[in-house]
Amino acid sequence: MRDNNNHKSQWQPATVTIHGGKRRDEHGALVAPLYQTATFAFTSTEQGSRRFAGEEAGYIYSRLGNPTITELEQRVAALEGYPAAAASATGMGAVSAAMLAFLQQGDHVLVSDAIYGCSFALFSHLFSRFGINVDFVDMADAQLTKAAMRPNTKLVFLETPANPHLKVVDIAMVSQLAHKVGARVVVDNTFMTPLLQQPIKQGADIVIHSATKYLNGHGDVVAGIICGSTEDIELIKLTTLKDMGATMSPHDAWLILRGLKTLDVRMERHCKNTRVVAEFLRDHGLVKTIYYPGFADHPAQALMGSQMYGAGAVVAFELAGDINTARRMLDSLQLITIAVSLGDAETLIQHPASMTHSPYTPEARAKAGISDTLIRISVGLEAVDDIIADLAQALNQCKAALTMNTEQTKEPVSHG
Ligand code: 4LM
Repeated sequence: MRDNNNHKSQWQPATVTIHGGKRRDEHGALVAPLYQTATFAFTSTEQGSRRFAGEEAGYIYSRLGNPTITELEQRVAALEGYPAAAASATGMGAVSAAMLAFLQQGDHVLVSDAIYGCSFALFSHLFSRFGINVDFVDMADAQLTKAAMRPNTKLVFLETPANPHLKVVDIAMVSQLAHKVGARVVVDNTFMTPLLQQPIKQGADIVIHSATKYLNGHGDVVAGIICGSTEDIELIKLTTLKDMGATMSPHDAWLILRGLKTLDVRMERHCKNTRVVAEFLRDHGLVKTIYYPGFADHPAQALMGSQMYGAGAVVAFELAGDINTARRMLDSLQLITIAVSLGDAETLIQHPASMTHSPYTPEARAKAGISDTLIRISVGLEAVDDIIADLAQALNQCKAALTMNTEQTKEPVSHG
């Protein structure tokens, strides 16, 4: 079997998901062996010291590198179009390792106001304890973003489409503004995957993923990955990953390599199902607002075909009624699972204000446009008619309850 690293630039993404980074196996195994080992034996003290000194290539210890993890790193780097990648224990491990590698006390970081709740917690609560100044800004607004850049801005962090309500940010616009002040741009590409968006093309310096989601796709791994230039990835590996230690386990890398092989077909089905679900919700009388980048009136349309190649597989919506209506709807579902996370084969539904975005203060949530009645669905791979039937029966139960409440609170009809 050939080593496949030299071919990756000519392949279509669907081919890279299967063959990217594949290594020659001495026994000809088709599937990459799982190197489930903590450490690697040296043939002599001379070899051991040469490896530690960087004078000889080769593996030392799985926190520093492992052949199964290397294969995954090369495959995802090729998909994102970067020369290198570093795997991490979780998506949050990727966010923190990528950011902290470049920061020191007194630096300024500019962050999009709508991001995953734990990323918000990291930037707003933890960074300030170490003297790193963070500002959150609405990055859909170019003027606000420009005004928020400072001479000491070192990093700019954003998600697009954002968790949970799919606000889109023009990565090229932000990259231009950031590069003017010498800041690196870090994009969390979890919601899109490299098949629907490659932020490197819009000038992003670093891309991170929660590999827990679509890259693995089967809901059985928590993992992350960082893609970037050879120098940036080497710095991250040698500092925040090696010494803070949130590195990936070889077994998780092996599972993600397996999951990646079907990324292209999974995303096609995810996106197709999601459009049907979004159209159903939009047309339902109880749905007040819907957030789906695939609709003609969504701001994402301006970036479709240039930045984004698809609308993705997450829909968010608000129901008529109050928070109790939202809770009732979730509790009435029979097929769809109430759970955080996304990108699994199963359709998952959750309530961001009390779950994924509970680390936000109520004020920060309101500023970011994340209402208390917002519901988020990660549309899965089931037969879409079954997903719709479950949503329909749950919404009908809410409608019946709302009508009953209205009847009960009506003034008694006077017959006098
Ligand atoms: C969720 N999300 O939203 P790990 N970046 C993005 C994310 O959505 C997440 C992470 C990073 C959810 C988890 C419970 C855009 C996570 C963090 O969970 O550390 O792999 O990824 O439901």
